[in-house]
Amino acid sequence: MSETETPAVAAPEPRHGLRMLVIWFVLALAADLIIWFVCKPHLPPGAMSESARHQQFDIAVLAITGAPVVIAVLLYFIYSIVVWRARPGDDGDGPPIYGNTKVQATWIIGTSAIVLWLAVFGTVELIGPAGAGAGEGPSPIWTLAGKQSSTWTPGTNTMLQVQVIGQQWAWTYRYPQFGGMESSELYLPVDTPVTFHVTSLDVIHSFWAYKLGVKADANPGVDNVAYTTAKATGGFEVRCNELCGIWHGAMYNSGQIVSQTAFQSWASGVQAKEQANGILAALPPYALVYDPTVIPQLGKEIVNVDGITGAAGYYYGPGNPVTP
Ligand SMILES: [Cu+2]
Repeated sequence: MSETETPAVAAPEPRHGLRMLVIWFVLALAADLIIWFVCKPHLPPGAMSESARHQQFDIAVLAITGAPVVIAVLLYFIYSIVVWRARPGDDGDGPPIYGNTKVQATWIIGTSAIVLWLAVFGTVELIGPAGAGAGEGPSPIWTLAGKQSSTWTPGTNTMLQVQVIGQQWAWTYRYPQFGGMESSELYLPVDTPVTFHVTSLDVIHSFWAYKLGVKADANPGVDNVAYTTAKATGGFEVRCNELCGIWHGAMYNSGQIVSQTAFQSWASGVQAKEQANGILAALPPYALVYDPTVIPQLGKEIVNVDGITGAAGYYYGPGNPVTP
């Protein structure tokens, strides 16, 4: 395979393997240091939440695993062209080669180690807390980051429950710990473990809060559970990531990570407002799915206040039974 070990007839061959190893080591080390210390903070999806941080870490680890391999391939390629190319006037064949134990052993051990490392790393990262980033299920094998409770107050490390509801073509969010009030904006408190219960009222959607590193399918009749803990305040977008009809591309809205006290006053405010205008009373109890066609007030409110319109004549949209 390699000409590294070709017995030299005339002048002794330089130690090509050792030379390449030294060059490779220097370049690979430099590349990995740059990836880890310079590129990593800028890698997607950022570090706005625990899950996003995990994903950023995974991508950085895979990059520092891959860079030495890419450098090895390119280095061998360039080295061959520079050192072993045919010189002008050289019409002869290269020396015949009958295998090289060192090269073969290095190849088998190297590739096996890389594949095994990727399998182990991938498995550990998938099953670790917030590992897959989404779709972890109602009873994950790891310990939840907070307590479960029917109420939520700042500073108690209680998990915030949010039911994420997809429909053609809007997202809404229900907060069972705040009387089941529903909003078209996803407000979350910082440093608070959150449980998303993701479902759909009609077709298959996918809840994708990219900067939070959370993506979970929204299927009708299914309670898809995902977790995250926001680590920084700021705005983010929620998109639908499953082609769900003609306005799929317009199916997005925004979210805010705010301080725990700001969240509490926002949530209580919406709760009080929806109590006053009759929405809370009309909302069916927290459930896997529900039919918003029975909630004309909610439809009207969402259409008027938030500008959301659902599929014509149905759900929250204008028309029967909702006429804003
Ligand atoms: Cu959708």
